Amino acid sequence: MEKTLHVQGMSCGHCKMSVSGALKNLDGVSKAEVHLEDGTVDVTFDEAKVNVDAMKEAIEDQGYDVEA
Ligand SMILES: [Cu+2]
Repeated sequence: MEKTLHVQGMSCGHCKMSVSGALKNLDGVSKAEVHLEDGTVDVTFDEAKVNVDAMKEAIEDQGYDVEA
């Protein structure tokens, strides 16, 4: 399934890589596309393997805030 997460604090290419990299490291996430201008991340994932809470945690571990 696909979901858009709203992430605060992403401002450059490095942020983009950190967030998409952290998401792609999760088993079950097949795609993570960061849109810096919007502060959003479009994630494609297998809901049998990973949930939104795990994705939020992975992003927060990188130092960014997620609002559902
Ligand atoms: Cu940055």
